[in-house]
Amino acid sequence: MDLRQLSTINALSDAVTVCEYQGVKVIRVIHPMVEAGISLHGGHLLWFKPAGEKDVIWLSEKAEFDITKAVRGGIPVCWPWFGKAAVPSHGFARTSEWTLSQHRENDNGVIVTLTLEDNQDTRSIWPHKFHNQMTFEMSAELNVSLTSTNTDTHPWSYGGALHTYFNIADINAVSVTGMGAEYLDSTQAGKICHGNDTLTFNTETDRVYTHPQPTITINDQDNQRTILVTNQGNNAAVIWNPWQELSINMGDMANNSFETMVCVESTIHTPTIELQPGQTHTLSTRIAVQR
Ligand code: TA6
Repeated sequence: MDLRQLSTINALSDAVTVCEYQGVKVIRVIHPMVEAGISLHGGHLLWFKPAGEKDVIWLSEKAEFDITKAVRGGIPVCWPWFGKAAVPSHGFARTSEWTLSQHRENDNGVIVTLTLEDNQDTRSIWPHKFHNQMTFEMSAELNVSLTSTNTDTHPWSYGGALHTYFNIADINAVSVTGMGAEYLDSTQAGKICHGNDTLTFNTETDRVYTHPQPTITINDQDNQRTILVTNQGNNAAVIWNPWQELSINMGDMANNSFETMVCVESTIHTPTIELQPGQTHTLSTRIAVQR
């Protein structure tokens, strides 16, 4: 994403500005502690850079800002289902237009809140009333939470993920720990497998870990940093790297860009979460860099 193409629409405060990028509205945060960008299309965090750090989140250099699609990279919000459980894949939240509802700032950083409620379009795909709130707490760390409320008169169930793409120096020198042993291998039709708790990468990897620890660690050797990903409200953690062949087949990824990304996703997989009318559940991920 070429930030020079961002045009300012409206400055909301010292740190928060509404901008436009290729027809998509982006909330831009520039604060002494942190820089970040959040697209209202998808309620999607696009970049996050604590002061003095490299970008923590990966965004494809070929990302397409097309409102019928999800942006490749950042933190897509997969909701109300994960993957191909229904159509569209990963749900409709990541291609819906969210509303900016609040922004606050102090010396430590900025908090931005977006909301998405059911409308005619969402009800034609998924016939339930809901209220979703995404809260982005941006400081030296990033805390992203998705709170879903059942505003309907009947119970409904949902799954999904905060599908975070992390920026790494070289996938060949990365290891991930803390996911537990058991996983469903999506490259083998969801076969139940057991692995080591330390995962390295040398091929397409697409796994749903079923008993993850609360904190998953990405050891990014060549960047000389460790990224701690602490998830709550999830019952699984998905780890994904498409490797070369899939990247070549994806129009919105450069052929070798799989080398600099890995997804670690705070996921609600199986069972899904059932909410009674008026009930609420929060899925979150907290991201911290250590050197
Ligand atoms: O979370 C992993 C995954 O479900 C993979 O199977 C892969 O397809 C990826 O998400 C990206 O999905 P997308 O629909 O954004 O192309």
